Amino acid sequence: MDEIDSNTLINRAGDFKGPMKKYWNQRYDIFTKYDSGVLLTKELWYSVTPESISKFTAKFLNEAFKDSEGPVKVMDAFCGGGGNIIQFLEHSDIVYAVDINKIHLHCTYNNASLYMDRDSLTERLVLLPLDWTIVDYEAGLESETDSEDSEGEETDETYATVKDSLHALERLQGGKFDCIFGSPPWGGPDYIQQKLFDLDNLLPFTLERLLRVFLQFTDEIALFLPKNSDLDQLQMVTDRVFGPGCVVRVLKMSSQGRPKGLLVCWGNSFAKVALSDISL
Ligand code: MGP
Ligand code: SAH
Repeated sequence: MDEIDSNTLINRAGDFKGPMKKYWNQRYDIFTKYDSGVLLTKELWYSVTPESISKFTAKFLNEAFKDSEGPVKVMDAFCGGGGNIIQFLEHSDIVYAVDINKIHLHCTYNNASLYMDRDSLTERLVLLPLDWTIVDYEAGLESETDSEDSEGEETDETYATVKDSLHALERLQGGKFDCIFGSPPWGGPDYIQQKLFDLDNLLPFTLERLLRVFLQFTDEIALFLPKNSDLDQLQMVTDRVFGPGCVVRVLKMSSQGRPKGLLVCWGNSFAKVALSDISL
C-alpha cells in the first residue's frame, strides 16, 4: 500500500510506487531542469503540466493578448508546482500565482527560481494563498464564511485560511487580468478510469461554477482539462454560462507524442489566434 501523504515532497525513485512510477520516469518531460533542484509534493507529481505543453500554452496566451494595452497580466488560479507559471513568466509581463496550498506556492517559487533570476520574480510574480471555495459567484464575494469569523483566526502552515483568502481576493479584485488560466484538480490518476470524464467532478467546483467564479475577473478563460473530458457536456456548460452560439476552442495537447490533456479556451481573444503564428 502506498502510504505517502499527498503533501510530502518526494524526489527519489524509491518513493514512486505503482501508478506513481510513470511520473518519475517522465521527470525530464515535466521539468527539463529537473536535476537543478525541483521540488514537488506527491500530489504535484501527477498534476504538473509537462513543460512542452506549458510552453505552448504560454505562447498561445501571448499571441492572444500581444496587442492588449499595457503589460500582459495573467493569473494561474491553481499554480501547483509552477509548471505553467514558469512559462507564463517567460511569455507574459505580470503573473499572479494562486493556490490553496502554501507548500505548493513554495514549490512554485522554488521551481521558478531555477528558470529565472530572483529579481525578476520579485518584480513580476505575485504569489497568493487562496481557497476558491470562499467565492460565491451569485452573491459576489465572501460566501460560506463571514469575514468577521476570520478575525483572530489561527494561522495554518499548509492551507490558505479565510483571512489569507480574503486578503488575496482584495489583491485580485484590484487588478485587471487579460486572462485566467487554470489546471484544477481532476481527482488524481484514477480520472482515466472514466470512459468520459464528467466535468462536474472537477475540484473544487463543477466546471460551470468554476467558470462563473472566474467570470468575475475576466471574460478570457483557459483551462487544462482531462483528455477524456465529455465534450457534449463541455458544449452544454458553455451554452449555459456564455449563451448559445459562444465559441469554445479545444486544443488537444500531447507531450512526447502521447496525449496528455485538452487546452480549453473561452473568449474572443483566443478564438482569433492562428496556430501557424505560434513558433514551436
Ligand atoms: P496522466 O494521464 O495521469 O498520465 O497525466 P500519462 O502520463 O498521460 O499516462 P499514460 O499512461 O496515458 O501515458 C497526464 C498529465 O495530465 C499530467 O502530466 C498532468 O499534466 C495532467 N494531470 C493528471 N492528473 C491525474 C491530474 C490532476 O489530477 N490534476 C491536474 N490538474 N492535472 C492532472
Ligand atoms: N498547473 C499546475 C498544477 C496544478 S495542480 C502546474 O503545472 O504545476 C492543481 C492545484 O490546485 C493544486 O496545487 C492544489 O493545491 C490547487 N487547489 C486545489 N483546490 C483548490 C482551491 N479550493 N483553491 C485554490 N487552489 C486549489
